[in-house]
This record gives sequence, C-alpha cells and structure tokens, in this order.
Amino acid sequence: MKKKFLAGVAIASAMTLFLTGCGSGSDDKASGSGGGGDVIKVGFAQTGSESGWRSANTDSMKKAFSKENGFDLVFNAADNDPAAQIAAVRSFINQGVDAIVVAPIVEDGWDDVFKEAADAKIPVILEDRTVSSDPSLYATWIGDNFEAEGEAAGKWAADNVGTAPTKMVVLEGTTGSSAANDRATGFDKAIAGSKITKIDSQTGDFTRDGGKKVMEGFLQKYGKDGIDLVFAHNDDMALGAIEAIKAAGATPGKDIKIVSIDGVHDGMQALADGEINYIVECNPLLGDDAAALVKKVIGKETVEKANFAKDGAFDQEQAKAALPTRAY
Ligand code: GYE
Repeated sequence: MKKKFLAGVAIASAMTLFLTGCGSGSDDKASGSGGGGDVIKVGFAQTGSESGWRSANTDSMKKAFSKENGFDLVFNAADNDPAAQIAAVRSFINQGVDAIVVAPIVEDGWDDVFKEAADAKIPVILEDRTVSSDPSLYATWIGDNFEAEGEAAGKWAADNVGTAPTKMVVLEGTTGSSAANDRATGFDKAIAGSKITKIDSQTGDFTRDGGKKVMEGFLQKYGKDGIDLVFAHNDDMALGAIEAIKAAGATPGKDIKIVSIDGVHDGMQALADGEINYIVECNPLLGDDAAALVKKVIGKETVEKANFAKDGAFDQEQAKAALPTRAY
C-alpha cells in the first residue's frame, strides 16, 4: 500500500525542502502583539520518547509551534501505543483545534479518525512517518525518505563488508512503522547480489534497551563469532547492541561491524570512537517546515502532498569532523 504513496510522490521530490539555515523564514506575525485572535491551535500527536531522534524532533516541533510564532500547541506523546495515539487525535477533534499534526507510530489504522477530522473540517498534517491511508485523507506530509536511507546504509554494507561472506543480523524499528518498513525495503534492495546473508531480524522498537536485549539474544543464539554485521534501523538500537557486544567479549566496529540510521549525537560519538562503522542521517529538525506547512494549509494555500527533508551520511572520519558543530 505504502509503495503507491512513495511512487506517487517520488516524481514530486524535486521540491525537496532544505532544512538548514533557511527555516520557514517569514513566520513572524508582526510580533503578535495583538489580541491573539488569529492564534492557530494545533494538536500534535507525537509517537512517544523512544529515541534521541525523537527528543530532537519533539524539541524542534515545540520550538516551531510556539506562542511567538502564532501557535497554541496541545502536545501529546503516546508512548508508542497506536491506540493511545488515535485517542489523542480524537481528543484534539473534540477540543476543536484548528489543525492536527501526527507523527504516526504505525502506517495502518488511520482511516476512521482521519475521516472524523475531515467531518469536523480539521486538516491533518503528517510529520515524520507516513500512513497507508489514501492521500485524500490528509493535507500534506513532511519527513525523511526512509527507503533512500535504508538504501544508502545497504549500499555501504554491500560495498564495504559484503564483498566477503557476511552473516548479518537486523535490529528492526517499531513493527508496522513506515520508518522500519521502508528502511528494510531500501536496505534489502541494496544488498541484493552481495555476499551478505541475513541470518536473523527482530524488532528492538527503536529503543536502546530493545536493541540491547535483541542483540543479547542473537549473541546467545549464534555466538560472537557467528555474527559479522549488525544493521540497526536507528542509532539507539545500535548503541544498545554495542553494550551487548562488549559484554559478550567482542569489539564493536571491528569483530562485529555496525551500520545504523539517524545521526544523533550519541550515535555520531560512537561512530567517531570506531564502535559504529557508518551512519546514514535522518534529519529530525522538521519543526519550522512543519509549522510553515500548517500555516499554508490553514490559509488554503496549495502545498505539495509530500515534502522531503535532506539527509547526508557519515563514515568515522566524517563523524569526527561533524561532531563539534552538530545541532542535535
Ligand atoms: O529513526 C527513530 C525514531 O520515525 C524517523 O523514529 C523516525 C524514527 C527514528 O524512534 O530513532
């Protein structure tokens, strides 16, 4: 289902947003000194607080949807519980917010509540992850290209590790999330034809603790000499895996190579320290552009259905160079 969405938007990817210095620029409503009549009330349904990426994303959103920028933000974090997240969106509808922003935990299950929002004439703006619902059920989406991230990670693995026979385990993100699904798709595509064999794959829920526990299980099952490579769907799980690998008496980054996705500070530090081998970036600083999109949607301006953030990638030397000026 998801493929339909990406195929549709790939063509539109020319309008990639560059989330660097330019930000949303002109949001200042002449300093908002007046009675606040045009304050935009926004309900934001965040996934939870599972990772360093998520903390940076929440900070970015809160900063952008501030009073100074003309917003009244109602924030909810659902602790990775899809039912709780849907309940939060319903409560935003009941509160009569002007717009609803959702970072969907999982892809499926959104149709009913999005229809309820449409009936109440409240636009839905997706941030971060995507959904399997028909695109007519939401106004726009802003986020990172997860399939391209997976593909970049897989290409690095194929070119740098997969030239010799390699036994790989995968630490998957939250089951049913677009971030996990699309990263897996991109990665698998890129390693096809290499000498990498996926011997196991399990969810660590995008958390450090989850990554550690799953890696401990893999090490018990296959032994430290039976695993050559870890693909972690995010840095936090890679950091958990590092702890498990060390506890098993092996050296992460050497005996067992690690490639992950995000580029958060702790991940970049582990990369610079040689414990992770490669990180593909996933930009969490989506707040300014999300806020600009909300204003456009409320103002009935035309917006693109899909808005991609720009991501880079880092090897160990590049991480050392990037760390001192990294924003998150
Ligand atoms: O990579 C992970 C977080 O959806 C892109 O969610 C996001 C992912 C991110 O928990 O760290």
